[in-house]
Parts: sequence; structure tokens; C-alpha cells
Amino acid sequence: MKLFDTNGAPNPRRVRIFMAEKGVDCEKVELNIVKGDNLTDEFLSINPRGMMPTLQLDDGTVIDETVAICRYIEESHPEPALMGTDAVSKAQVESRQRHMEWDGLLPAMEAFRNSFPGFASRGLGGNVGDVPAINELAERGKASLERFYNRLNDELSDQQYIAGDNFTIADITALCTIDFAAGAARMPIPDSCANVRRWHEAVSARDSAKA
Ligand SMILES: N[C@@H](CCC(=O)N[C@@H](CS)C(=O)NCC(=O)O)C(=O)O
Repeated sequence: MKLFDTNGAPNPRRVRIFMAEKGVDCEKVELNIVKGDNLTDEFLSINPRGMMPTLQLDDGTVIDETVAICRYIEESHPEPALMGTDAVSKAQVESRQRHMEWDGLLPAMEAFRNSFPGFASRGLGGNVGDVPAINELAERGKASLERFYNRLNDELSDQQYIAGDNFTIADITALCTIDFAAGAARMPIPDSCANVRRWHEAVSARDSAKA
């Protein structure tokens, strides 16, 4: 199988870390989003939405969307479980994973997309034509990130990982969100968020975090 990938972008990294945790490797095709490699006819014939990550299986089947790709890897390589193990834990992990996406990753992307000069006419990602960036959305994204950090700090006061006692996909989403927010959106973990710092140090020390 083949992963259409892009370094520096948070969603493809989520898949790379997920695979690394499972000990799964595959061919990677690096596409440069800023240069528009994801909007060429060649890539759009594989994923008409022009989004990464995109996974192509050996039989040609194409799977896009980070969590759908992770679900495929989880089903084909069940150990270690990263998406819960029974009805309740699967639901809880999914809930926490969505919180990380909705409360953290989307605001970080909003903050970056609407302030990065190279995306002035690409305010929305993928194959959607010209969409002007809106500066106020960058500010709104940063304000949302502040709320995200503070809430996460409270949540991590009495639990080791984002969804409880075990490392899961929710930690992967949170790690990629925070590293992206710190770098691309210039919104690092605030000094006041000691629990988030403790958690971030622990998950960053895992081998998979290098992916
Ligand atoms: N909901 C999608 C979002 C994927 C996404 O936003 N990918 C970004 C990279 S992080 C992308 O491909 N952007 C293309 C662009 O900016 O034109 C997922 O979870 O996979």
C-alpha cells in the first residue's frame, strides 16, 4: 500500500504515528501542498478532493480521511489497540478523539490557513478553487486554541492520557494538533498549562512521535 503524505502537515502525521505505533510501514509519496502538488490532475485522479492523507491499497482501493485510514489499519493490525477495546471504551476514545479534532485541530488549521501568506487565496484546503483567507478567522482560531489548552489542562489533572489510562488515537490527534499549533500557528502550550506540558513530554518521548 501507498500513503500520499506531506511533511509538516498535521493530518498525514497522525497516520504516520498511528502506523508507527502498530509497527506498520508502507511506501510514502511526498506531495508539497504549498506548491500545489495535491491539486495536479495526477493526484486528483486518485483523490478528487485533493486532500492528504490518502491511502491507496495494493488492489487500487483508495481510502481518504485520517480516521478512516486509521480505522482500516486498526482492523487489519489490531494490536496494540489504539481505538478502544469494547463498546464503552471505543465510544469514549472516539468521543475524545473528536474533541481533540474539533476543539484543537480545526482552530489550529483555521489560525494557520488564514495567516500564512502562501495561502492568501487558498483559505480552504483541497480542490475547492480560490477562496480568500480571512484574517479575523486566524484570530478566532487562536482564541479557540487558548480555550482548548485550558480545558485540556483541567482534563489531564487526574488522568495520564487524553482518553484515560491508555495511549490512543486521541493522544495522536492531540500531539499533532499541539505541535502544529506551536509551529505553524505560533500558539505553543501556555506556561500555565503544566498538565498539558507533562503529557506532551511523555507522548513526545515515544518512538512513534518522530514519524
Ligand atoms: N478531514 C481530513 C482533513 C485533511 C486535511 O485537512 N489535510 C490537509 C493537510 S493537513 C490537506 O490535504 N490540505 C490540502 C490543501 O491545503 O490544499 C482528514 O482528517 O484527513
